[in-house]
Amino acid sequence: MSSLAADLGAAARIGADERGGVSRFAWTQELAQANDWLMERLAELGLEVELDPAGNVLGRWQAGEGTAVLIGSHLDTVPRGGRYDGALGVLAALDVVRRLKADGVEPRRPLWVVSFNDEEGARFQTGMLGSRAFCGDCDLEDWSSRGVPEAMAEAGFAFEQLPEARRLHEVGAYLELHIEQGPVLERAGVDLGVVTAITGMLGFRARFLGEANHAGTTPMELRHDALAGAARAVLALREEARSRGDMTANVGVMGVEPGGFNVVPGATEFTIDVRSPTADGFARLEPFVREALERIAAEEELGLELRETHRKEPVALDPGLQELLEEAAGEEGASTLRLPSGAGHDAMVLAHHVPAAMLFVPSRGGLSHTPDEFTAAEYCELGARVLARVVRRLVE
Ligand code: HGY
Ligand code: MN
Ligand code: MN
Repeated sequence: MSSLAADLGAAARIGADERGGVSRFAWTQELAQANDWLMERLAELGLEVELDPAGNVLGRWQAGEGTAVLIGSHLDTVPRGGRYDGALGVLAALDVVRRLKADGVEPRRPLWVVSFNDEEGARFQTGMLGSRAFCGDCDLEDWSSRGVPEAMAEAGFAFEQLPEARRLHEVGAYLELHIEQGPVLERAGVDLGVVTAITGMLGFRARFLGEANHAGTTPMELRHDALAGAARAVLALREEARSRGDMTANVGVMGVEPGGFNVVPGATEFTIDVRSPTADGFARLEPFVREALERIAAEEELGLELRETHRKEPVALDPGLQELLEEAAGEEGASTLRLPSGAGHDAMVLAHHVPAAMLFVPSRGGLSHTPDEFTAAEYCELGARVLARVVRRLVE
């Protein structure tokens, strides 16, 4: 078994839940355990290791001079996530360093490995907190309103020190290997995906306020049923996304109050995740969400509270690095396809500041964010070899 495969297996056991998924959230014991394990691996390779004020793990090969080439991804997961999302990118980066050292490469510029904290935002919908802090893009007011300071304090971190994680000025390029998390490569029978752009992501927390009442005695026409409103909102979002074609919409978390089988729901709270890969498609998202929910609230005679939770504009990735990825894939005899990413990634944060690129490997059945997430070992190895070739071009 290769070192990469062994590392993937070891990481997957950290935060493994009883039903085969992996659950490692920001500022929790499980992620701290994974970070500690990663720091040991980085130290074994002789890198300078740091757990920064934002909970990012950095391994620095401080060779040569100039700005660093940064490679990595994230080790945090969604609830009951898969073992490849994020972890493959971090462990392939570790593998790249291992390969370069084994080949006696002496980089002329620093090479850093990173595992960004809280890419998924699973606990507080604070997606990409670690990479945003690394880039000096903290949203302290918003993050403090979500319970992040308390969670950080419990984990031994100081919220007010988050801005000290800014290291962007020392970085000259970012590369991330990641599973595709979709069906395109597998359906096309292509080995690797060179990512052209990353879709824009817009998130809301919505709350419909109705009137809790007796489920049996309240006439249907007199009800202010907050769950009926939420159900209409879910279907309106789905309808819009299906009709537009350049949009996705998802409601993944929903709470119903008071939550009695024989009580008309008085309030519902739910998340909205809408995305579009183009600037004008992205610009249309917010007006649609606000108009649709306000119309439903009026028609159902409900109160509405709508709060934006995250906004990441769509971003193009670096053409020069895309070329290098394609050339390196060719040297490995691998077929490639250029495609946009429907998933968000830390690369979309870095790409606003430095040349950034992503390489995808196929996801079996296009599945991700589920314990059934799988990518064959040969694709993981191929991705790491191609990443190593590009990194060598950048550091030698
Ligand atoms: O939500 C996403 O697209 C990413 O997995 N965080
Ligand atoms: Mn993910
Ligand atoms: Mn990911």
